[in-house]
Amino acid sequence: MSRNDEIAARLEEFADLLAAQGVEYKPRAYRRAAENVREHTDDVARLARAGEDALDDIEGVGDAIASKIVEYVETSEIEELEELRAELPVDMSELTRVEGVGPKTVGSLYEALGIETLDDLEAAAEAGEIQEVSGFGAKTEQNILENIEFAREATERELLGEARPRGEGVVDYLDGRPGVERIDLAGSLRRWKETIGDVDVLVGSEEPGAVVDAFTDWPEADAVIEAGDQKASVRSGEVRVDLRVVDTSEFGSALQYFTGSKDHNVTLRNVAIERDLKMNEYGVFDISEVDDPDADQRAGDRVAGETEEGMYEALDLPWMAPEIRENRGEIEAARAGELPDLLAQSDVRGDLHVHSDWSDGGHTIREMVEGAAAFGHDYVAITDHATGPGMVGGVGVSDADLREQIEAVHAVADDAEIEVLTGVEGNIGTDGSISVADDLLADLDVVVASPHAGLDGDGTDRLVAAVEHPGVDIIGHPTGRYINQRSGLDVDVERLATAAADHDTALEVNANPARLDLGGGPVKTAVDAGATIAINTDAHSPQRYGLLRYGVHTARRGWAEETDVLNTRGVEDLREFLE
Ligand code: DGT
Ligand code: CA
Ligand code: CA
Ligand code: ZN
Repeated sequence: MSRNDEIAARLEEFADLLAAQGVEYKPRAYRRAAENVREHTDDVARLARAGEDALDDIEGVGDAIASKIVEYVETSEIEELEELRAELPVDMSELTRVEGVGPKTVGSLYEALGIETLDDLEAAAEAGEIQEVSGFGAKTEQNILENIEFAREATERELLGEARPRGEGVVDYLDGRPGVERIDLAGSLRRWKETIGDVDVLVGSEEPGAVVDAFTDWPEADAVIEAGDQKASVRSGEVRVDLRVVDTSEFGSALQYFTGSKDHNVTLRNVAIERDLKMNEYGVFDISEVDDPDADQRAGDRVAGETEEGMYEALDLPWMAPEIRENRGEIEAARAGELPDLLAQSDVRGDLHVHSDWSDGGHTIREMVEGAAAFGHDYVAITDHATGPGMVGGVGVSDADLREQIEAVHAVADDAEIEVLTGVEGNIGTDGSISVADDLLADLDVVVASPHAGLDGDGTDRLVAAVEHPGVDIIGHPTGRYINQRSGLDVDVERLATAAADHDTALEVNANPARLDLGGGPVKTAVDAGATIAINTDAHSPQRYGLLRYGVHTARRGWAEETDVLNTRGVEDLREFLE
C-alpha cells in the first residue's frame, strides 16, 4: 500500500463506521476525500507534515478532515477513529464484502445480534436469527447466506492491480543484488490472472543463502513466515510472497513449472509422456534408456531446462505467453501451429472511455486530453456519465449539458496534440433502453453504454438490446461486476458477442483492476464469436491511463489479437467503425 492508499483507507473506515451509526452526509464527505487522497499526485503524508494548510489543494479535504490526516501522519492514530472502532468492534471490511451488506447493515446487526465477523454472520443466518431483526426479512437472510461464500473467497485473493506492483517491487529490489543471476515473477501473477492467491518469485542463483537473506530483509515485508535454504515466504500487507531459489541451469524449467497453471502443466506433461520424455521443474529428460524413471527426478538424459523456450522446444512446441497457459486449448493450438499472435500494449493507440469533472472525474477535459497525449495515445474520447439510474448524487450530465460539453470538447480539440472525440457513457436501463436522447447519441463520436444499476440476474437481453441500438458504439464494463465485491450480471457472452459482431458494436475490456470486465474467459468467447473488443481505462484522472496494461493483459488472456481490438486502429479506421 502506498502512503496515500493507507491514508485513504483510514478515511474510508471512518466513513463506514459513521454510516454504520446512521450518521448522514458525513460518510459521503469522507469517502470523497479518501478518493481524492488516493488519486493525489503528491505524497499526502509529506504535505501533511507541513501542516493542515498544505492539504488545502486536495479537493474535498476541509479543515476537519485535514486535521485528522495530520493527526494520523504524526501519531499513526486518529483518536476519534479509535473511539468509533471501540464502539463498533466489527471486521467492517470483511463483512461489507458480502453483497448486499453495507455499513448500515453491519451496524444494525451488531446492535441486534452482536455480529462482528463473517463467521458470526453465517452462524446467525443459518440459525434464522437475521430475519427476526427489524428491517430484515427471510429474503435478505437468504441472500446473505448465498453471498457469504463469495465474500470468503474474496478475503483470500488479492486484486491483480494490488498484487502486481508489489510483485514488481520485490523483483526490482532483488534484481542486481549479489547472487541474483536470473529473476522473474511466476504463478498467477505472471499469467496476469485477475485475482492472486500469493505472489511467486523465482531466482536463479549459485548463492541461495544470500538471496534468501536479501529477500527476508525486503523493506516491504511486514513479517517473515518461513525462511529455509532455498525458499522463503514473507507477508507484505495482505499478501503472501513466496521466493524460490533454483540453480541457474534449472531456471527455465523451474520458471515453466511455477508459472503454471497447474492444468496447463498436466496437459503438457502428457505430451511429454507420449514422446517418451519426462518433464518436471528440473528439466525435460529423455528416459528411453532408463529402467526406473521415477527413482530420481533428474533421471535420464537432460534435453532442456536452461530456458523456458527450450522446455517447449523439446516437446516440438513453440513458446507460449503465460497469459494463455490456462488449458483452454492452447496446447492443441500450438501443435496445430495456430497460436494467436497476441495483442501488445504498444498496439493500443487511444482510450475510448474517460471521465472529466463534467461528471465524477477529478480533472478538466483539457487535463484529461493532455494526460492521454503524455501517455502516448493518438486519440482520446471524453465519455462522461449521463444522468440516469445508478448515478448517485447527481453526478451525471443532462442532455442539455452534453450539448454544451460537445462545444467544450471541440474547443479543447482545436489546439490539442492528439485527436479528441466527443462522447458519453450512457446507462443501459433494465429494459435495455439508453438514458440519452437518440438525436444526441447520433451527434456524439463515441457512445459507451454501460449497466450501472439492477446488476443481478441475467443481463443478456438487456445488453443485446443496447448492442442493437444504432447509437451505441461500445458496451462498457458489460457485466458491471466489482471483483471480490459483486458478481454483476449473468451474461450469455456468446449470444452477446454474436449480436455485437452483427451490429458493429464493440465490447469493452474495462482495464480498472477492480473490474476487468469483460474478463479473460469471456474475452475468448467474444473474440471466437467475431466480436470487436475495446480496451479502455475508464480513467477518472490522468494517472489512471497507466491502468491500460491490466486491460491489455486481460485481453491477451482471452487470446485477443491486434485486429480484434477497436482502439488499435488509426483515427480514420476508428471513425469508420464508429459511424
Ligand atoms: P494462486 O497463487 O492461487 O493465485 O495461483 P498460482 O497459479 O500462482 O498457484 P501457486 O502459487 O499455488 O503455485 C504456483 C505455480 O506452481 C502453479 O501455477 C503451478 C505450480 N504448481 C504448484 N503446485 C503444483 C502442483 O502440485 N502440481 C503442479 N503440476 N504444479 C504445481
Ligand atoms: Ca501464486
Ligand atoms: Ca505460491
Ligand atoms: Zn461505468
